[in-house]
Amino acid sequence: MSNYFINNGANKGMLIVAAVATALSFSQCTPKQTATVSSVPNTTPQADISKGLKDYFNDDFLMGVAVSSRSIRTDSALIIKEFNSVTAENDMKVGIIHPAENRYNWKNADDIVAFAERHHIKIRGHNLLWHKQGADWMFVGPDGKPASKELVLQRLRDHIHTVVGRYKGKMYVWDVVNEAIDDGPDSTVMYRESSPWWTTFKSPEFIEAAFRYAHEADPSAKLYYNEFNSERPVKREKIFKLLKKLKADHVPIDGVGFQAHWTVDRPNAEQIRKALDEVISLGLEVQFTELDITVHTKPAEITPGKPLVDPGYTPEVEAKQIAKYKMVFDIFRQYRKHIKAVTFWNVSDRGSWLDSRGGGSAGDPIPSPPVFLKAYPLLFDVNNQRKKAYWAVVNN
Ligand code: 9MR
Repeated sequence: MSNYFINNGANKGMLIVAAVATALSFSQCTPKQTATVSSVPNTTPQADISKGLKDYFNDDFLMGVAVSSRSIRTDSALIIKEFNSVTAENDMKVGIIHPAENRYNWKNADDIVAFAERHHIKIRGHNLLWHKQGADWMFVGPDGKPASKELVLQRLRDHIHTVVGRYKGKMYVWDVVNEAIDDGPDSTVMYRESSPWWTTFKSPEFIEAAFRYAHEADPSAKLYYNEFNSERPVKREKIFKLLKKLKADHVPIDGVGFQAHWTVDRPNAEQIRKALDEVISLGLEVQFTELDITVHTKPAEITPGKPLVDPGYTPEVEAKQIAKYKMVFDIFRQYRKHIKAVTFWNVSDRGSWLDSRGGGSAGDPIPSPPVFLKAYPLLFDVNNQRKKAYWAVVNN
């Protein structure tokens, strides 16, 4: 898999993009060369290029980015200049940091923590309980049969105490529970029932337990529930119900993470506001934890025998994306009292997790066979340079 980029003229000239498919879809995706002629240079005259995103939003909220043990080396200059909060994209997830009962992989997580501390960047812990990238061993009993609730709870407690304990005082936030609410349209199905957590407990007991263990392990860290598609009305109400229950049960929850994997078409301003208002009404703080705005409204599909043409980052999608970023940051600024941080999911358009999902967003079906289509969802382009969307956001 490879991408070829030819940039003619420091960030303002012609960008010729050739998107190339994964091994599987290689023959199906024919790159189309697209000339994107910028009418506005990336650095506008009023822009102060000595500042980074974190400086522009100094009085509002922290500006964060998801990093890996690789990107803190390859993109360190950009990260240090622009951001004052980082999240490990994968390296602290249960299955990765704790792959077997008596084995922990600390190296990558430790490297990220050391990097952040060296540069006075705050760190969000991500995450302590999820149905994906989990540790399968947690759910298997000594006899090879499904583990009992008691055993799973004990393992969860050990895991949380060990990981949160190791980084005690170093994380300002932990995403304690990730995506436990059902994503479907049926309002009567509240929890994600396909999750091994649900299969084991058949009740939200594990959610409450995870928050209590995390609070025991580091009472000073803020504890968050993190979710995607939180602005969609049916899911929004399910999340609201869960949050009300957690508050009523005196569970130590401080905030809600809106992942914000969005597209140029959705959600709309009213949906974002409504979701924010509900969370705030419960006295909870907010972070936008995984922001990206793909230029595609749905994942690419492969029609047999028809090559997939990638139109690239055209002036049309660029304009739509700028308008969307402007709209969402207008809202973020209005709610600045409640929003503690806005974190982008990946550093630049050079590589986004969405590219290998046909450019679609979270919750969209993942194309099978896999389709590679660039999503161009971030504020930095394929050369790590600031996009016009960046200036639209900071020059508000
Ligand atoms: O960006 C992450 C990607 O590298 C992983 O392959 C993927 C596994 O599902 O998880 C991605 O991060 C997810 C985050 O941890 C939770 N919210 C959804 C994100 C995108 O799936």
